[in-house]
Amino acid sequence: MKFNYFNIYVGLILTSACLVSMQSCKPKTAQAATRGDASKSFVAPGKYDEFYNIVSGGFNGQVAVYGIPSGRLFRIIPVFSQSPESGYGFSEETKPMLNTSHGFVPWDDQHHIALSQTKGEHDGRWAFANGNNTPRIARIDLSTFRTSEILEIPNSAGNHASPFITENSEYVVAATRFSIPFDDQNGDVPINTYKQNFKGSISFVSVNPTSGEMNIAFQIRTPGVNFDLSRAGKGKSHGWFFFSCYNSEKANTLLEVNASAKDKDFVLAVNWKKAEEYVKAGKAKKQAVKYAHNIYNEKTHTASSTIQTEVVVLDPADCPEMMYMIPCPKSPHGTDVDPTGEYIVASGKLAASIPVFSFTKLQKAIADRAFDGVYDGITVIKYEAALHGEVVKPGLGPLHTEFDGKGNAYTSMFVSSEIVKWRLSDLEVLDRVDTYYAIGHLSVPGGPTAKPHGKYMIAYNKMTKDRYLPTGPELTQSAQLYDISGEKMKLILDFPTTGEPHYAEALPAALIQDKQMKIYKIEENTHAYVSKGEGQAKVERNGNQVHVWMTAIRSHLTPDNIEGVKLGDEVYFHVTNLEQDWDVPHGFAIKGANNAEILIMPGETQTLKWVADRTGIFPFYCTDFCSALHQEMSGYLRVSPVGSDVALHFSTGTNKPVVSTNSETASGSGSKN
Ligand code: K7E
Ligand code: CUA
Repeated sequence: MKFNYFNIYVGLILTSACLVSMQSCKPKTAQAATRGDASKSFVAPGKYDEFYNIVSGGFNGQVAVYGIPSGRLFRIIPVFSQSPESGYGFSEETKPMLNTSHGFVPWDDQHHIALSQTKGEHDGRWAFANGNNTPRIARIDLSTFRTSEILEIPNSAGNHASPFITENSEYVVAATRFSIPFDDQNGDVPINTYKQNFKGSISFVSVNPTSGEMNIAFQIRTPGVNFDLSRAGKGKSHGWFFFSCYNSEKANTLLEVNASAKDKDFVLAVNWKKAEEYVKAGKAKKQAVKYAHNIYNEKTHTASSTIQTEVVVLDPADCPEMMYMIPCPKSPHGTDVDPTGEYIVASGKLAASIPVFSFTKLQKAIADRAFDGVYDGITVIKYEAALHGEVVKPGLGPLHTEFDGKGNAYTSMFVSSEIVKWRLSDLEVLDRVDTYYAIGHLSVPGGPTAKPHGKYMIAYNKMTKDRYLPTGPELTQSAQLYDISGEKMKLILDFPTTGEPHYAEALPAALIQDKQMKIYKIEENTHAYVSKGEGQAKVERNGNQVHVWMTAIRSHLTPDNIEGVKLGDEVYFHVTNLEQDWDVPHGFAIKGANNAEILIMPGETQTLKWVADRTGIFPFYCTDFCSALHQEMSGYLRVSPVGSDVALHFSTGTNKPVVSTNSETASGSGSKN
């Protein structure tokens, strides 16, 4: 290797400045970063990508789907946030998905993705996503790319160490970032009683192997630390879970300083098989809580939200040998388990080295009782007893580690803006490559599984100053694609991302591309307000509610003339898309609606609520350019004053004068005349 001493010198000055501020530094070789073999990322028009990349959206509350290696954006899946594009969270059917014990919460902060696994490998069934702010886990169906389920997590306040998954999708976990008084305690306590009153929790959420449905199997009450990240054991360490935590100081103010006081924090190792035994043996105590469980039904095209009222909680004091603390320098962020399950890599943000723990040594340390005291009732393992070794001087600000399945690890360095490749066996640093800039997570397709596809690596960067055309005060975040098939990592592509991605997982396209849902069969539609043909279109009044059974097919809406709606009426447009062809959605929007459009897939029914706030004529129309006559796909609704004698009436394709009648239900003239 050839050294550029000047760069190293400049680098040292830069990096020590960075270290002091803990801000990320722009790499010194920024200009050289433009090199890279972009042809390796080229996917010709009409050709498919090799991998689907499922990427967290951060503060947009959504999940994005990109192709790898092209970096092309295919879809943004609304998960925790309302989406005006699809009507998710705006339509009557999808609003319950965003229900919580706090009521309707149409946003969250989405950080981590976990793809379902069977025998340690991706099985292409579901993607799980965490909501960080109002603690929730969502399940996305990878045959529809839609959110199927959202489960709220009680006794939690910041669902950050989530939703990491076990090797057969037995559980996804949820450990709280913020410790708090538990939900059944009086939380109205002075904040500076943190040490007495604040507790952490870890939730084990079971995943039904057939339906994917999630349920909180049990929770563990933990010391009042901040949990950050997690990984399940695999292979030989299957049955264990590892959680990084910081703030072992239990500070409640100025954490920047006070949670960094100690030299070491911890990785918490939880033997969840043992926890299961304790639950079976009746050690878990029932606790009254409140949390929402929301499920979307693909046949009724309607979500339901149920408030659950109980969890069972294990207290470590009742459960000897269920968990251990492993000391870990210093404010660890990621804790990542290698493909064999032997090595647990903890990235201390403020540490000068990366400790790598050995599962075999951990087991031996437990057997030999190589302990180093007790932290808040939890046995602490001797650091050296569990340690495989330390990666020395890897870089500054290590955050996350992924693996290539060839015995190598790749760690992101936030402060020094680089990725460092090192060998698991002897902890030798093998290569380093710059990122632009301030890398957070990184992702190797299959990286967290037992069989990574060690061909590409994607970096998720927080800053892009001078990397793209500027866009005002806010610049895009970006991903960078590296070729890791050889000894040296090679940058091959930059692409902007949406939201602020944290973690992402990629899986081979072949696992899911042929099992995509193309249409919803109209004969299987059991929506309460479906119209399975234009003949079933109608309008009915029920008090001040007017229900419109509407159909959409290229290129008209039925009915398209509606009269007899009165000022103040709540009008529900239940629109069924009668198409049975792939990729022919119709949209529906009406002037003055206080929500968004709805976008209805073939065979699906969705409902837009609209309130008549003034008299007059209101056009409505299809919002998706569905045919050459899409602009003609429209209609009118007339609103009359309260007490007017305009009868409820609907029609399509007729222009008969309105028949004045006092009947509350319109005798529609139908669409076939
Ligand atoms: Cu961004 Cu995984 Cu929330 Cu690290 S976390 S970057
Ligand atoms: Cu239907 Cu445009």
